[in-house]
Amino acid sequence: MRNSYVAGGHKRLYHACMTNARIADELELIADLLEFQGANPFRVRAYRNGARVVRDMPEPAEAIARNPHRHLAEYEGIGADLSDKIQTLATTGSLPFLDDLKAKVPQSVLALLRIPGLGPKKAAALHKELQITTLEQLRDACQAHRVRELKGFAAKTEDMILAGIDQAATATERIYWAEADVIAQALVNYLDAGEGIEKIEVAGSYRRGKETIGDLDLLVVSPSPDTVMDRFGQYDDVEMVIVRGDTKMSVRLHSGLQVDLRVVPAESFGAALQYFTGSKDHNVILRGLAKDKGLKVNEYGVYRLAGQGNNDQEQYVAGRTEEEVYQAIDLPWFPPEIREARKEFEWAAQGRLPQLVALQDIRGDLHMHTTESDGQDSLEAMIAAAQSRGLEYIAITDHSQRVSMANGLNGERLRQQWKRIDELNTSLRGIRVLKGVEVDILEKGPLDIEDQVLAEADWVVASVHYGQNQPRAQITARIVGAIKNPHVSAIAHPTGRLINRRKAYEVDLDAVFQAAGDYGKLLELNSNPARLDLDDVQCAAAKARGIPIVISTDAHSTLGLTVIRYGIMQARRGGLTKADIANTRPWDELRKLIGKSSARID
Ligand code: DGT
Ligand code: CA
Ligand code: CA
Ligand code: ZN
Repeated sequence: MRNSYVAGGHKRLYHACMTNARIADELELIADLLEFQGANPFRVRAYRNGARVVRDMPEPAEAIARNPHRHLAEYEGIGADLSDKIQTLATTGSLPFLDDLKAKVPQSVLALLRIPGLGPKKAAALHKELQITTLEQLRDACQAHRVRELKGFAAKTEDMILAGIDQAATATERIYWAEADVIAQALVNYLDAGEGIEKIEVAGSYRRGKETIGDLDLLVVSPSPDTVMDRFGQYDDVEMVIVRGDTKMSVRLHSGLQVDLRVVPAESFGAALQYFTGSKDHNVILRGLAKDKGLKVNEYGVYRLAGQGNNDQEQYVAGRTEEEVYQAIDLPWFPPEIREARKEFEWAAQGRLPQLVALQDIRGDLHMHTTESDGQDSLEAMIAAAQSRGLEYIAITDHSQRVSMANGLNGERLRQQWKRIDELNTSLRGIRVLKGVEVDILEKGPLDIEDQVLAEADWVVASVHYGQNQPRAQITARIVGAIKNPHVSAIAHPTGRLINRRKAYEVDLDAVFQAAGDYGKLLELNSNPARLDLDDVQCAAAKARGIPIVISTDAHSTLGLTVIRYGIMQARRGGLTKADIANTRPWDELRKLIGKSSARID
């Protein structure tokens, strides 16, 4: 569930630019409301699947909806009915079906749905049994311990709900980098197609590749700032101009996102790019180092201070490019992803900035699903897509049986799938398909698939999907237990967080790192833009402990393979190099990392 649909009821007044993310949010809301009403689970699931398909689309659903030669049902997982609804949503910005659904539940119930850990079913129970419709009533009921009396609720649930209410109240409106990217690219293309743009860049947290973005910061070099700002104001997606000056303008888009535009002289472009890329903390250190050298840095350039605080004596020494700005202070150019005032200046002082991992370093993808569980595309289609992306190997890791809603596989079905993979491998050229599974770590601890079956896999990722509200010691013990299983290769999405939607479960990551190190296991950086789990800081911590990271897509469709770029960016923010990432190695080398080599013969 996203919180944007609750906070942003007004957004539906506008229909310009229904982004895929917004359409997906609406579909999720439909699923929530249906579930709240106790609708057929398969119907609910169809909307959730639809939301994911739309979120993963590499092109705007709105463009398909408006193109008479295209049809949304081209996408696997979108049937005729869903296709009609998306069409209406994308082209008109609203959907009568959704409006009807909403009319049937009290508006304030929508707020209940967004409490992490509550969900539509529990919200329905609270509504029915305790007539709760507002967060205030819910808080009171929890504090009066009336909630724990209900079937399916416990004292723990009350604590969780109370924490959830606080989280929902402070929930921010930051959007995923992937969403900001779609908006930023469209805007840059639009501006660039107009008159008078000599240079254009997006700075700020977007350029640093942060997992969420507060606002966009555009920099432009132009001989005619007014022309550029006029055109900016005319952009379809602009809801209102917040402020406009001679060279600076801020607007709000229909989605609520703010965009700041600054027009700067060419000789200041590098300085402005450096300044507005930030981070603020990185720039504070930079200015300090400059000052020690008798220099001053601001958004216009680097200046030598001749006199004592006499502005007339300042002499411009650099500013046209970022490289020359840093060079003027005897510093190397820093990749934007590491400008967070963590280790970067220390590395620079030692002359060893890391060579950050890049997309072309990736050789394989070790987490993906097919139609055998809850994927949208067949085994063959996933292989073909991986081949066309130039991957040398992939692991097919469908869900295990515990995940029944995803049609998870038992040992028998896994063996059938693996037999099929063996057959396919005999004729495949240039790619190798690994027999894998995403095995659930069950609530009580053991794995969802017997060891004899796991022993036949090339690659096993273990993950926690159930019992996420257990205490820290219990969840940690489950994960450490999985790490100790000799057949497990890696732990998938190790903290379980969903950005803006669900907090990480309680887990002692240090203990997980320790166990992974001791038992030679790997940890995943899941590239899904809503997960990015491990995060940047955790990746750096894993590296410090010598744990190799696997960057995986967790693709549920062929399109899902494209999200690898978000994972790469997060790894770069963590300062990781090619050597720190396991799947930059050929499979035969990677296999040795997980100690599987001795057990296998080709
Ligand atoms: P966001 O938008 O919250 O995702 O994060 P940023 O980093 O894009 O922050 P934003 O948009 O407020 O400002 C962009 C950059 O401009 C920021 O990283 C550093 C620079 N900057 C902005 N305001 C200030 C300021 O008051 N002092 C300093 N030193 N730098 C600033
Ligand atoms: Ca910003
Ligand atoms: Ca800004
Ligand atoms: Zn998965």
